[in-house]
Amino acid sequence: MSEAVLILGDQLNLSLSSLQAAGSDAEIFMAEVAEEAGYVGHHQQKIVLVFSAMRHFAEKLRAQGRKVHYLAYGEQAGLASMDDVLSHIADTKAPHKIFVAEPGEYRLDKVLRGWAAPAGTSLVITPDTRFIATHEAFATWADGRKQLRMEYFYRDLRRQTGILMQNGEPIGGQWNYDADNRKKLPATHIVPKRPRRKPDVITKAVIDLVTARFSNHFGELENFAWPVTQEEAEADFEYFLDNCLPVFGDFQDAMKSGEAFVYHSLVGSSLNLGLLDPLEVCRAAEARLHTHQAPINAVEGFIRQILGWREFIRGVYWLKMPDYAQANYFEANRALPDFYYTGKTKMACLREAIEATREHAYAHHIQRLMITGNFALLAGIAPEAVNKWYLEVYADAYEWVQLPNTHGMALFADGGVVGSKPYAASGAYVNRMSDYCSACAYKVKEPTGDTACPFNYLYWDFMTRHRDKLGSNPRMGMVYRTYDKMDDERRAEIANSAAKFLGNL
Ligand code: FAD
Ligand code: DLZ
Repeated sequence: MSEAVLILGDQLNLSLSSLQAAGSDAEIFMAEVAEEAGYVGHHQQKIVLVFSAMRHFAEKLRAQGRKVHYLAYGEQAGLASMDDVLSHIADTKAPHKIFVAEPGEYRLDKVLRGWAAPAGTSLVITPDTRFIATHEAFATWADGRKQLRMEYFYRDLRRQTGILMQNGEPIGGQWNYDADNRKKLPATHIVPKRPRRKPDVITKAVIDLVTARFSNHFGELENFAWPVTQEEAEADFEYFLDNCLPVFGDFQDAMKSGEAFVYHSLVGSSLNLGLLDPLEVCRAAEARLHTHQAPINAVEGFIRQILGWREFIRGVYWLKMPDYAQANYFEANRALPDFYYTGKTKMACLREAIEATREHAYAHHIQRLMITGNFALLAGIAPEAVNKWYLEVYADAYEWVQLPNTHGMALFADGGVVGSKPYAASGAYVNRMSDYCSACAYKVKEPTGDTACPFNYLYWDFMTRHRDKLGSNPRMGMVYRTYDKMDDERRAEIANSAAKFLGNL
């Protein structure tokens, strides 16, 4: 055999660059390995998702006449990591070349590039073409800029792709409809239930495997419903376009008890596995604007997440790694409270977000950012522990997207690479965007004391603790002016309430 292709678990697309680069008779290898399944304690649903999607993709390749060697979990002794798999391919097939598309994560990229290929075999790493912007394009855009801001990168990509553009101008006359994405769900509003998919034979076999081998990992398997093939991912996305996109814009930031998904697309896991193509997803959403099936605040709001945030975040990751992972701007060092795994907390908002995470390996963006993220920021939890948690608990979690979101957006641990100021909020924000506070043991209207919403005093305590780092930020001026107007008694109450709460964490 002269050529082989190694396909990684999140590269499940027929147009993958490694498949394109190799000859059509190259034999294909896919492997379920302990190191990938265990480098963090992935949610059980994520392991089921990745293994089942890999197994389905292998069947798809076989149906196309390709020869696929699929090394299922535990089937082949001694194949614990991806470099073991490369050595196995070299030992058993002695190919002239092994093609692999660049991995999404720096960690694995290092492993692959560090593999000692035996004489006669070379490893060819082909570019990751599953994104709209290349590493080079992002680096060129970032070069010489004092600050990297998603909005300007997004505008450039709008211009380059022509998405939501007309005669060189943004459709609707505005680049960004963020201000029209912040409605609370009315109390009487009923969010339609998503159709559930039952696991097929392949998924059932993986569920049995994960139950037997990974039951110590976080999360429940009962609600597993993630799409595991391109066809399923497309069908779910169609459902979103028909039933959710029209109101996605209005309720993008809204949270509601018992509603894990609200009107979000749930396309993250499929995009990140390669089952959906980001540009096609954006174009399909744009088409709904042109056919008057969805308004501009919804379509732009959705496209901004993928063309804007997803591409920007991935650009930051590859531009800034490996140092980025070590940043800890606020020198936060508190341990992650157990309730992040158990859900046992009196704070209703945290309980809702963590329960959704446990049941579905999902929480939507505002829950991740403004509930679990906000708490970790205000309480000063060590970024390393927070990053580990976010990488473990979501079906769509891969370090290239999780790290800048956690480190940058939620924790401001990068000191302002991703955002211009911390996304810190008191209980008033949670109350404005959700119905959580009405079912909470704490009182959102109380600023301090044992029964007050902890977000209220933790917010001000955080601002006080980090005045040296945030005081000169022009976007924080109003916050500190408000603090300065408080009398000493109020300030002491804030400090005492925060110290007591954090001491008991
Ligand atoms: P929707 O809200 O319907 O948005 C559509 C798509 O836009 C998403 O699927 C995603 O591909 C993209 N998108 C939206 N926001 C972002 C963003 N900030 N960064 C990158 N892409 C974005 N996203 C992940 O894919 N994997 C992660 O591990 C991840 N970790 C996160 C951790 C934190 C602390 C925060 C604040 C955000 C994180 N996000 C992550 C971003 C975002 O929360 C998820 O992409 C989104 O919630 C997935 O749900 P959805 O598919 O229903 O997205
Ligand atoms: C996430 C994951 C898991 C759980 N297991 C595997 C695996 O066994 N084999 C594999 O090829 N890929 C797996 N993956 C996806 C990889 O971790 C992913 O390719 C890297 O994190 C790079 O994004």
